[in-house]
Amino acid sequence: MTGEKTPLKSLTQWQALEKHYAKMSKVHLRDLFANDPKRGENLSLEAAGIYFDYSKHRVTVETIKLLSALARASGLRDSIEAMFNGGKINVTEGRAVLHTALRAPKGAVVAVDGENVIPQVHEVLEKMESFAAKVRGGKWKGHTGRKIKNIVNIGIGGSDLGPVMAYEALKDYSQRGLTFRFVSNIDGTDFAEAVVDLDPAETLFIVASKTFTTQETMTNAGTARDWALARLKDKAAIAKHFVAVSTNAAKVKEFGIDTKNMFGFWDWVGGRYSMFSAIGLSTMIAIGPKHFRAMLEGAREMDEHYRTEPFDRNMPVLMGMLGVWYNNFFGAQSIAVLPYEQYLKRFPAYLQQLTMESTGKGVTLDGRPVDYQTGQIYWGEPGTNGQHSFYQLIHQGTKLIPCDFIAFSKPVHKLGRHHDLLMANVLAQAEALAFGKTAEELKKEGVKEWLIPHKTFEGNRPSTTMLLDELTPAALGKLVALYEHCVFTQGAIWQVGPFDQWGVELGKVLAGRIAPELEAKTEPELAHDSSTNALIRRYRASKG
Ligand code: G6Q
Repeated sequence: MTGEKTPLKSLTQWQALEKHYAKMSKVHLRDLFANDPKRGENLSLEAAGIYFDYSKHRVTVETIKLLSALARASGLRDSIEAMFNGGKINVTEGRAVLHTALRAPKGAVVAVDGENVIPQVHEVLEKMESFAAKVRGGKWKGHTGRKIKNIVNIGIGGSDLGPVMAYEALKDYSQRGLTFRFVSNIDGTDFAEAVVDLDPAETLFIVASKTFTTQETMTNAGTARDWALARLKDKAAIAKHFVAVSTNAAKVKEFGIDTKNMFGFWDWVGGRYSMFSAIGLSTMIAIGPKHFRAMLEGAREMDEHYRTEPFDRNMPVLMGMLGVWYNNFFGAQSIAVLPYEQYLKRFPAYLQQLTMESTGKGVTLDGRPVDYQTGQIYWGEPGTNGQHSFYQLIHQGTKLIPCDFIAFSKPVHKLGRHHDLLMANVLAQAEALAFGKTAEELKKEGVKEWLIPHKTFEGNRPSTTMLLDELTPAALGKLVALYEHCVFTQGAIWQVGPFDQWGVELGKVLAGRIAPELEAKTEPELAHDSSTNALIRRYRASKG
C-alpha cells in the first residue's frame, strides 16, 4: 500500500471545499457580519449546557454544509457507531476504544468480544468510591495508625495529565484538608519537591500506570517506596501507603502492592482517554464520589449529543471540521486554547496530549503516507495572562491562529468586579480579533500618520467562544468529551488512527538503550552517531 495516494483529496466533497476556500479566503468577517445582522445567533448552537458561538469563523452556512458533507463522505457516522459499540477501531493495536463506556449508565450494554463491559466499569467505580470514602473520612489509616493527609499520584502522560488537570480544575470542590501532589517526570526534582514537606506516615501513593512498566513511573514509584520505608521501616507499611491503578495485576504484585488495593481498567481505555477510569482515583478522592459521578454524567451528555445530532448541529463535529477547514485549506498550523478561568490552567496541557498524540500521524490507517496536513499544534494559557504575552502575535503577527475561548457566566469566586472584568476581556479579545481596527478608524481618532500601520489591526482572525454556566464537575466532563470527540472527528477525516502512539513507544525504547551506557562502570563501546557518542562521553566525564 505504501506510496499509493490517499483518497481524501480526490473526494468531490474535498474538491468542493477547495473551490469554496478560493472564494472564502478573500472574505472578511466584517462583511460577513454586516451582511447578516443575525449572524451571531445564526452561527451558534447550544447543547449539553455549552453555548458554542462559531460566528467569528471565516465560514458561511454554505461552508458548514460543505464541511458536513465531507464528514459524511468520510464515513464519520459509521465510525462513531463503531466506537460506541466496541468495534476494534484501534487498528494497529487490535483494540476496541471505549472511553465512552466509562460514563455509560449501569444498565447499558456494550460488548467487547461478546462480553458486556459495563458491569466491570461499575464494579471498579464502586470500589473506587468505597476507597475514596475511607480516605476522605479518615478511616484509611497509615501504617502507624495516623490518618492519611497527603495523596501523591505517580504516573506520566495519560496517567498524569488528566488527573492533574481535573484536580486543578475542580480544586474548589476538593476536600481542602487533603494535600494532592502529582509526580510524573523522571527528573528527580519532581519527586523531591513533591514530598519535601510530607510525612510518610500520613502519605498515600497512587501508582497509576496502565502497563506498570513505564520507566518514569516505576522509577518514581521505587523511589517513593524507599522514601516511605526509610521512615516507616517495615515492609508491611506498603499495603497501607501504596495503591495501584493498572491493567497489569502481575506487575503490581511484583512491585509489592496487594492486588486487593489495585483498581483495574482495560486495554480499551487509551492512556489519554483514561481520566474517567480508575486513573481518576486521585480526582475521586479529591472531589468525592458524588462530584465524580456528576463529571461522568456531564461527559455522557456530550456523548449522547455527539452520537445523535446531525453534523451541522453537532458541536464536536463542528469543532473538528473547523479545525480541518483552517488546517487543510487556510494552512493554519496551530490552535490556541484560551480558557478565561484560572482553574483551567492545565487544560491546554491536557489537550496537547489528547489532540497531538492522537492526530500527530503521517500515515493513514491502512498505512499510506498522507498527502495533506494532519494534527494541529494545540497550545494556550488562561486569560487574561496570555493577553500580556503572546496575544500580540495572534492579533498582528503573520500567522493565522484560530482561538478557542472558553468562559463561564458565573465565577467560582465572587470577588468584587473581577468576573465582569474577566468576561469583558474575553469578549473584547474575540471581537478585536475578528473585526480589527482600520486605518480610517485610526485616522478619525487622530492617530499620527506614521503610527497608523503599527496600530492597524487587520482582523479577520477566527475564534470560537464557548460559554458555560459555571465550572462544575459536570461542565468539566462535557468539555473533555467535547474535545475527545473533536479529535475523533478529525481522525476520521484525515483517516489516521487516533488511538495509538508509536512515537511515545519509541521514546520508551530509546532511553532504555542509552541508560546502561551512561551508568556503565567501564567505558562502554558506543555505536550511535558521532554527535550522540560525543555527548555520552562528555556526560560520563563530567558527572564524575
Ligand atoms: C497515552 C499514552 C501515554 C501513556 C504514558 C503512561 O495515550 O499511551 O501518554 O499514558 O506513556 O503509560 P502507562 O500508564 O502505561 O504508565
